[in-house]
This record gives sequence, C-alpha cells and structure tokens, in this order.
Amino acid sequence: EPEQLGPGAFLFRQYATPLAGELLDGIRAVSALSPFRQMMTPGGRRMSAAMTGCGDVSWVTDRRGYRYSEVDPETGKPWPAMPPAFSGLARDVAERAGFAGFEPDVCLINRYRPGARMGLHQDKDEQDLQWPVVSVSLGLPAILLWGGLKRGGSPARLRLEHGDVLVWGGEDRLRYHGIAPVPDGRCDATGHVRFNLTFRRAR
Ligand code: MD3
Ligand code: FE
Repeated sequence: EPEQLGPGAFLFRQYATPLAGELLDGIRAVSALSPFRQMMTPGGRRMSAAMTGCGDVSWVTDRRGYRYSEVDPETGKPWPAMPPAFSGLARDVAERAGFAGFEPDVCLINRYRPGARMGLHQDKDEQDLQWPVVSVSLGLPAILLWGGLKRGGSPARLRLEHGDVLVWGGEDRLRYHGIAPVPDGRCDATGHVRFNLTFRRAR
C-alpha cells in the first residue's frame, strides 16, 4: 500500500491522519519545554523554518556548525523525552518499509509558517546511515523537492499533505531534498502552519 519512490523510499499517504491529534499534543508538550526557535546557519543566515526537538539528542545549527547536541542550547537542559506516540509511529512505519528494529533517538520538529522553506540539503550528520529517516507531515500542504545523490539537476516535486509519512533509507538515504516556500492556507488541525517530524538514529 505505500507508493515506492525509489529503491529505499516509500510514501505512506495519510498514514498518520488517525494519529494527528496525539502527535499535535506531543508537539505542544515538547515545545512547552523546548520552544520553537529559528536557528542560525553557519553562514549567518536565520532559517525560515522554526525548530525544536525531542529524544536523547537533537539537531542544532549555529555559527559554529551543524551537530547533534544532548542539551537544548536555548534552555541549557536536556531535550524533552520523545512522546511514546512518536516513537511507536516511527518504528511501525519503518518496519512496513523493510527497516525492522528502527529505534529513533531523535525527533526533529520543524514548523513552517506561510513563506517558510528549506533549501536543498542532505541529512548526513547521523553516525549510522544504515537507518532510514522517517518524516511525518501535519497541517498545511507543501511541495517536497527531491533530487539526486549529488548536487545539481532539477529536483522532482511531490505534494505532501496532512498525515503523509515518508521513509527514506538504503540508496535513497542521501538524496538531496528540500521544501518549497509553503503557500498560505488554513488547516483545521493546525491553522496557518505546517509541521514536519523527522525521526532519525543519530548515534
Ligand atoms: C531524508 N525536513 O528536517 S522531511 C529535515 O519537511 C528536512 O521539514 C523537511 O529535510 C521537512 O532535514 C523534509 C522529508 C525528507 C525528504 C527527503 C529525504 C527527508 C529525507 C531524502 C533523504 C533523506
Ligand atoms: Fe532533511
């Protein structure tokens, strides 16, 4: 029942829709402890997407570079624990895509207001690239840009809607990808906002 986008890439349309209420409660609980913030890239540009995270570590960027950190630099405290609804969803959908035993140690939470975007990049700061990235879209729709394993060329476009879940593993794990500027709109579940959860095994 998933759509296969590549040898290790699978789209499960609407998979998370029945869990959206629980996931949004989790986002609210996490962001009450570690608030959303627009981080700085090493090049000195403020990201348009706001981020927070939960788990043993989370991904951060500042003038010093990109890395995983056990501490939220904004609060000076460990990141909030990953809500059980988050880890359960990630494990189950990864298994359906052929990645049994996926135990994510981080969930990065991105928040896009209309106009926010994410430039083409690879997810390669994780130690063990054998594990997939699982991504869950909630709220406003957006266009995912997905390219090849090298920079350059024009990326394919895929519309991601509320509840859609993607698994990127194997040969597709290091694909370039990004999010086109999110058009304004309104979603009953989130208002004028898109959230994306990405689950990874960082360590
Ligand atoms: C992984 N987030 O947080 S997730 C990110 O919608 C990120 O917020 C985007 O990229 C977002 O790093 C997209 C989906 C995604 C798409 C393609 C991938 C993750 C991927 C290809 C390879 C590895
Ligand atoms: Fe990414």
